[in-house]
Amino acid sequence: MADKKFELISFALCPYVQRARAILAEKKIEHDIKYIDLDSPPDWFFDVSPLEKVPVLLVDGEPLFESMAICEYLDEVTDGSLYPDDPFKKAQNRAWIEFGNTILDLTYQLFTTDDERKFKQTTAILDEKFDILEEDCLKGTPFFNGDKFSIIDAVYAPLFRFHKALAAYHDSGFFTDRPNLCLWRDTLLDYDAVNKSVNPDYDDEFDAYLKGQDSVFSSRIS
Ligand SMILES: N[C@@H](CCC(=O)N[C@@H](CS)C(=O)NCC(=O)O)C(=O)O
Repeated sequence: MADKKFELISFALCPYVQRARAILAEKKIEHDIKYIDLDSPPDWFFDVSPLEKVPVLLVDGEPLFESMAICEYLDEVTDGSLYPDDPFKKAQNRAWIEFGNTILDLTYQLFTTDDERKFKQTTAILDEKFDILEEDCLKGTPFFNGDKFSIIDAVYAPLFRFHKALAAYHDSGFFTDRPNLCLWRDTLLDYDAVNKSVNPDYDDEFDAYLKGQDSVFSSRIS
């Protein structure tokens, strides 16, 4: 691992990039970051990203795409595992990661849709998902698996970051009377590797992005 050169192809606000950056920070892996404009990607990007998405990790120039493939690879080539050792618990982590992907998609819809009906529907579905996390999944521990950071924490941290920014304008109630969820969110948003997964000007940049949307959410805040 030590002799490999890592370069992460990124977009500053991307939650999937944040996952990879959190693992790079947690495992203290030296790397470079290259930002691209997703609205106008350079020609070389299409050669390294078959789905035309970030993140892409270049390992000695060889591309690896998809955030979970990147996170798991980085975890495997470094000491210690950020997954539980027990195969069933590990599989459960993966299943709840998929659940997190659904919450991330819904969250994106929440602040981008320009359809009032869809906005309300999405709010209701998100509330159900957070309720499932609170009632059926979380155990009242600081991190998902107890008192140590895992890959699944790197997946949920960016969505908590989104909701922190949204809640500054509108309290959806997603975190009301949900102590397990709040403890997990607060632990992650205070965690060093998570904070290192975004640039110092992230909050301002996301705020500008949010206000620049032609969406139901943005029309309510500006
Ligand atoms: N499943 C992908 C999703 C990555 C993704 O959606 N990235 C967005 C930026 S946050 C992207 O590159 N979008 C460009 C596009 O869809 O054209 C992963 O986990 O890496």
